[in-house]
Amino acid sequence: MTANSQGNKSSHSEIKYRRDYKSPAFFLLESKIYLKLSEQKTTVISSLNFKRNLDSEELIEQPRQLILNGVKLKLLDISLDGVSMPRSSYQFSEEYLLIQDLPDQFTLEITTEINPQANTSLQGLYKSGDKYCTQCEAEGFRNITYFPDRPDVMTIFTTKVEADKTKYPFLLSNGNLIDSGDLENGKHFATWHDPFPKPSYLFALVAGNFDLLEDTFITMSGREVALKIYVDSGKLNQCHHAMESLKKAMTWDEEVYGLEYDLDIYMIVAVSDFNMGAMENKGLNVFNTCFVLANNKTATDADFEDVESVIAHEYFHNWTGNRVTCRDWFQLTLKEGLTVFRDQEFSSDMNSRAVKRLKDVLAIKNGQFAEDAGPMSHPIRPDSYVEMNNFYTQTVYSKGAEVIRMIETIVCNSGFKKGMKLYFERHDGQAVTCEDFICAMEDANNVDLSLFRNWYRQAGTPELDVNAHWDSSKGKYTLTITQYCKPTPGQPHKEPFLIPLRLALFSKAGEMQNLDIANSDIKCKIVDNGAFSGKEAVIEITEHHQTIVFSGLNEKPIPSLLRGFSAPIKLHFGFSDQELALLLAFDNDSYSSWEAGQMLMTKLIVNLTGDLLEDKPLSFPIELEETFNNILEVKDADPNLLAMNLSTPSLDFLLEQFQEVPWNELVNAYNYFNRTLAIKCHGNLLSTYDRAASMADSDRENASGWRKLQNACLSLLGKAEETEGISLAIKQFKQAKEMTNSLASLKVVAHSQQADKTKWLDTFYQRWQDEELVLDKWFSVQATNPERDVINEIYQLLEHADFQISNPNKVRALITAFAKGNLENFHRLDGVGYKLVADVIIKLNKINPQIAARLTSSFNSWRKFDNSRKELMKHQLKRIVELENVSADVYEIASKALAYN
Ligand code: B3K
Ligand code: ZN
Repeated sequence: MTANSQGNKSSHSEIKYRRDYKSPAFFLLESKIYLKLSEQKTTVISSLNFKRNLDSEELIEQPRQLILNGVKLKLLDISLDGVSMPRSSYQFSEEYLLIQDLPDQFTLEITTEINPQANTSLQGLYKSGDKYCTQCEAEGFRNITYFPDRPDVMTIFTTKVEADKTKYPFLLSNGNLIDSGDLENGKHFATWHDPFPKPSYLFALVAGNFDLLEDTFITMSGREVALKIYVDSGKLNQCHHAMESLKKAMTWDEEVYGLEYDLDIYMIVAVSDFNMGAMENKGLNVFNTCFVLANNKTATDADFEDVESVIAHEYFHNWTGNRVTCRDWFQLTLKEGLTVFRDQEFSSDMNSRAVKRLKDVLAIKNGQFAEDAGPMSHPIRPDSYVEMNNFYTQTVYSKGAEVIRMIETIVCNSGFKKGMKLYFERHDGQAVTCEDFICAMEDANNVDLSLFRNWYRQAGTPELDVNAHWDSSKGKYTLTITQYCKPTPGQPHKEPFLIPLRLALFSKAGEMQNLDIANSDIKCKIVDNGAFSGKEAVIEITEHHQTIVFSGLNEKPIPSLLRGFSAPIKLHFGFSDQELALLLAFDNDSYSSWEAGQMLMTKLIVNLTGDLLEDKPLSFPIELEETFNNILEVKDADPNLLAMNLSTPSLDFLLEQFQEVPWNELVNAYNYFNRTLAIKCHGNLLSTYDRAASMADSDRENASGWRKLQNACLSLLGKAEETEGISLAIKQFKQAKEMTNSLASLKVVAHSQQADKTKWLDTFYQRWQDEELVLDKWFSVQATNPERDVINEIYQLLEHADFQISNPNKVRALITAFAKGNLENFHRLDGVGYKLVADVIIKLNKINPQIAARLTSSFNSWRKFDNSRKELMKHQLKRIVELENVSADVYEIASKALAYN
């Protein structure tokens, strides 16, 4: 079956290519949109003032034809410069409206009708509960009215909203409120004008009844900005953290980049039904409630951090995304990679930089690397797509941010700021490309980033094989580096990447060595100030093979490589266990030290897997036991970092270490490892638990770090029923005063073999049944239960009164949590895990194709498994692609997965 063999998929499963970009034939000077809201029959009257694009010869020769996008619209009327157009003068299909022979400048007035109530896809205009809201990125505006729905058409919007006054007292849109008033029949209206030209994807409209938290912010030039957060009634006591985060973000962007907010009002609306985290619509952000609402009764410490970072991310888009936007969707990383980089830096400045770095590295290693190695592998700037929404990926976002970080490493922080300044000077108010960004960085710093551009062109994770040679007679240490990148779909051969490799050398006693680099053929910057002056370097790897020679050394050093995770690559070096233990203990780069611990654990789990394959008895090396007991005994360790060092590699990371994964053995080795580690360290884990719990009470400033350590110990203890882990968890659950401790302990109990564990789940449910977001946690705890009867439980939970399949948060809490966080059961050999997920995808395909497509990616790793599991997964993927009404979103993911070799 091909994508085109079924009517519904025909044209929207067409592939779009980056190379086909053409400038728009018409610019849009002004757009007036008038929406008369009604649940099933909303009328949209758009008055669009077009002007022909005469900027290029090529366009001048083209016929004067205007193509507007429009999907699922009922066209009622079109008039050209005030004169109604006869039906014969335009053509329209399911997706386009085409008008020929137009003058150079004209106004089109188009009247359409839409049904927001029936819109369960949550793009375009839809209802979330009793509120109207919109989601237009990437191509949702075309579900509202006929429009040039592409990011390089920027226009000034004036939006008039009309609705019932009692049901919808607040009528919001982008920009400033310029008019409002009452109308007949209990209706009222509001008119908003946004003075900043913007593409349609940044349009927003909200109507409903809310509780409102208000504040103000005085910008660096002394302007007062009204800050408003709109939430469901009764939730005001959960939005103060969001407001504080917004003010911090506004201050940070002024201080760090000199960027000031531009409108007089900044609004955030929280809605329950939302496909992703949040949306940066100009002046009117729409947020998923889970990234706004937080107080310590209902939200964990991690939730607090997420709210702060997502609020900041959307705010930062005002400059990187809105003022300077993308020319076309292939350039998405231009705004997303850059804005993720900016929010990472903000969070690092607000909290612990080291911990934030590790969290971001984990996202790359546990998720993005797998994406790079699977059927959806694409460069951060993709070359083609079928459904753009499928390309809001970890590659575009997180790897995109790593690419920006590497530019910062190459041109230094001050050079990066200069580049940003030039970028805004050149492109404010424009829709531009990744190339424009790189050029601004080059021109501001007088550097040549030609080779660096391969990060934008090539998919896949580059790998470095590093070998060392020690010449004791000359005191010379030589590193030989080989660079390669495995083939990815459509890219069998890769050019070398420019890889900034940060490194240092340690003596066995843990002393950093002075770096004397003897060869002159490599580009190398030795750090020349601060604590690491002369002892840390950034080497630019630019070729397939390179050698670095260090001289003047007294002993064979231990290299600390890829410090700070200076590039999103895999680095292979034959460290001995002893060297890794030393690095874990004394490396002053928290990434390299953490990575040493992760490598130690990964090596052992992989070896144990091999032992199981060969029927050998399992044993836990005494050295490793000592290593982990030693790190637990360091009394002045940062609790956050210690907690990170105690977290064992995840199964999804481990499975990527195998070409073909021996799944049963890996899972058994993994469980044996966790359980044995807990038993071997149980004395120190218990005392660290106690110390951390009491510090969380006394050291309020670092309370969240202490809780993290406390719960890392508890989680590990919970893996071994022989320890006191479970009783400790029950005690903690009963005493918990806030959500972090309550949830962490509930997880331990609910995932244990305790006979009465449902009692604790019920207690939690009773306490929180009226808090939607807390119920999501309750669903997730059950979905991730490693016990075998979880599948039946999930089928039952799908019928639970508090579960709605139309609500993406619920689907993520129950089904995504299962498919991505309960791998033991997802990959059950009887195939019921796969069937469960496919059953839900099939239901969701009709309701919400975007969420269905995300879930479909759970099958992306099928090729790594044994034949039985391969067949079972392929069977489900086939069930999905062969669906009568398969959406383009789902089809793209499932068909690529099936075709992947
Ligand atoms: N720009 C939005 C994401 C839109 C996703 C569309 N499928 C949120 C963000 O990244 O800030
Ligand atoms: Zn973003």
